Order: sequence, then structure tokens, then C-alpha cells
Amino acid sequence: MAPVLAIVGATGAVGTTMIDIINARETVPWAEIRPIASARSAGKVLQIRGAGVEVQVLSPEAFDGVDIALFDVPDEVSAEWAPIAAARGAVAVDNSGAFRMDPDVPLVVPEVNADKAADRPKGIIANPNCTTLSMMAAMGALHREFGLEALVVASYQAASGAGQAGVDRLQAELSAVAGKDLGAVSGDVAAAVAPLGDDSPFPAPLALNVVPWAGSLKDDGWSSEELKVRNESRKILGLPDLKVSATCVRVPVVTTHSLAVHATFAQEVSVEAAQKVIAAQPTIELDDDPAAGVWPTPAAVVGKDATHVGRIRQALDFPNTLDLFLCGDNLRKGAALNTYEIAETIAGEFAS
Ligand code: 11C
Repeated sequence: MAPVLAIVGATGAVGTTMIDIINARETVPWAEIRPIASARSAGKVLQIRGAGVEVQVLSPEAFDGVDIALFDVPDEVSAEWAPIAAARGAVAVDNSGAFRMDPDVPLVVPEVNADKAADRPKGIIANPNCTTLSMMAAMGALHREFGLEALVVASYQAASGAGQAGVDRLQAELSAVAGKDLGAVSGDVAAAVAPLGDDSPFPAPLALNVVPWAGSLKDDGWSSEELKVRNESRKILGLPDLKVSATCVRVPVVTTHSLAVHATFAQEVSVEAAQKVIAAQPTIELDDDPAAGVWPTPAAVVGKDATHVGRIRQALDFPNTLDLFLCGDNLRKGAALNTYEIAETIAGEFAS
């Protein structure tokens, strides 16, 4: 009997992307795909692999007969319901931040540490934060070859990292500033978007701007997002002492996170050697020909499964260090796709 897959949060932004990914797969290993959501969306009919499937309300009974339950819901919902799913016999694959740093919960990127998915004492597997995840396949590949010692990262994060509310706010701000002569006087952009109200998910205008903030305030001025990049990278790469420093910035892009990465290795790495390693990865595209204007941009990468890497340079003043730029769709590889790939990785355990 093939396994049964549940998708909790099936009607949200990531859940919807998950169903798009499932619908685009040539084949799937599931006997049943069961969408689950809050009472607000229960009863809605979703098109899954050519059939209309009714959304079930989130309840303990909704997990009966489920082998793998994917969670695309806020941290507090996962914290409550992933253990309930696990207690009813399902493996919970959780895309929230609720369990990522729990030592009894593996944090999995299949290209890097697929073997960890089998060791899950709580019946829960965590999916990383989308900013961390965007660079993990590339960093994992370079680490295997050259030995990673330090990462200095600046992110350029899309509005959809803050959910549909983030996208809606960016679109509204873009409408508010469109066609106006703004951006040459301090405060004029803020004044133009002020009529939209102050309930923005962003702490400053995002249109015509960049905002050096994502997440919540932690000790010593760090944001939660910056600490996630550090802590999660260490756990995924299996390098507990990896030196990591991140500055996370929101930019007026709808979807696809970008990162400028300054990566230091145990040995000198030529640009050609790094390009060869990156080009050989099945889930990475090398877009690296600056003379021809070839480099990754979020507007070109959005909607794609692959991470795109370019601008690989040997840092002039830092031995053993490469600088590079990469883009990954934060709703696909950054969230739904990696979660689904974890489910595919373990699906074989349930086939009988
Ligand atoms: C953002 N990366 O762009 C965040 C969203 O830990 O899963 C995802 C937060 C998380 O705002």
C-alpha cells in the first residue's frame, strides 16, 4: 500500500505552492493526498492531480491513516499540532521555526544531509528557514569539496517571506508611489504610503526602499532571522563551530530571496574549481558570465525550482575566500519544495 500524505495549511501561500509542485510532478508516490486547514477553509475544494479534494478541518482525527504530514502553518500552530500528528503515527515534516533547533529533530536539506531524516526520535523533521535554505545546496556542495570555515552573508529578502500580507503591502505601496516624483527628499516615500495605515508587516516603507530588518529583536541588536541563518547553517552542514555572520535585509521584490555570500574555505579555491562544483549540482544552475551580463536576479529566478548562482569571485584581500551571489525562490526551494522533497526522501519507508 502506498503512503498517505497530509498537507496542513493547504490553502495558505506555501500550501498552495506545495499543491502546484505536487500537480506538476510526473508521478507521485502517494495513495492519498489529504489537504487540511483551519475551520475557515474547511470544505473548500482544491484541485489535486486532476481531482477535486475537499479540505478537512484540522483535528486529531484528520491524521488518522496519515503516514507523512507536511505542516505549512505558523510556529504556534506547528508547536501544538505536529506532536499530535506524530502521536497518531504520522511523521510530521514542519516548515515552521518551532522545532528547528531541537536536538531531537533533524533539520534537513536533502542535497546536504538526507541521511539525517531517518533519525527522528520525536517523529518530527524540520524544514529550514527560507533564507538559510536558499544557500544550503550551494554551500553544502562547496563544503564537501573544499571544507567551509566561515560565512559572511547579506540577504536581499522578498516581501512574500512575510506571507501574503507582505505581498499585499508591497503591492499597495507600489500603487501609492507609482508615477510620482518621489525618492529624492527624506520622508516623501513614507508620506506617500502613510494613508495605507501603520499595520505593515515591514517596519519602514518597502517601495522605493530597502529595510535592514526581518524577524524579531534578539540580544545585542541581532534579528531572529540573522540568528536563524547562523544556527541553522551550522546544524544542516554539521559544523557546530562554523563562523557565521549575517545581515538580513528586505527589498521590494515579491518572491525570491537573494544572498551575497562571502565564504571562506580551508584551502585556496579557484573560481574555475568552484564553478565546476556548482555546475555539477543537479538542483543548482550556474549563471556566471558577467562579460555577457549573465548573473542571477530574483525577477528571472522566481517560479523556478533550482537555486541560481553567479558572480563567483576570488576575494582580493581574503585568502581562501570566494564571494558569490545567489537567488532562490523562497516559496519553492525555500519552503514548499524542500518540505516536499523531504517527504519524497522518506516515502519509501512506508510503501509496503
Ligand atoms: C522572511 N525568512 O523572509 C523569513 C520567513 O523562519 O520560517 C520565514 C520565517 C521562518 O521573512
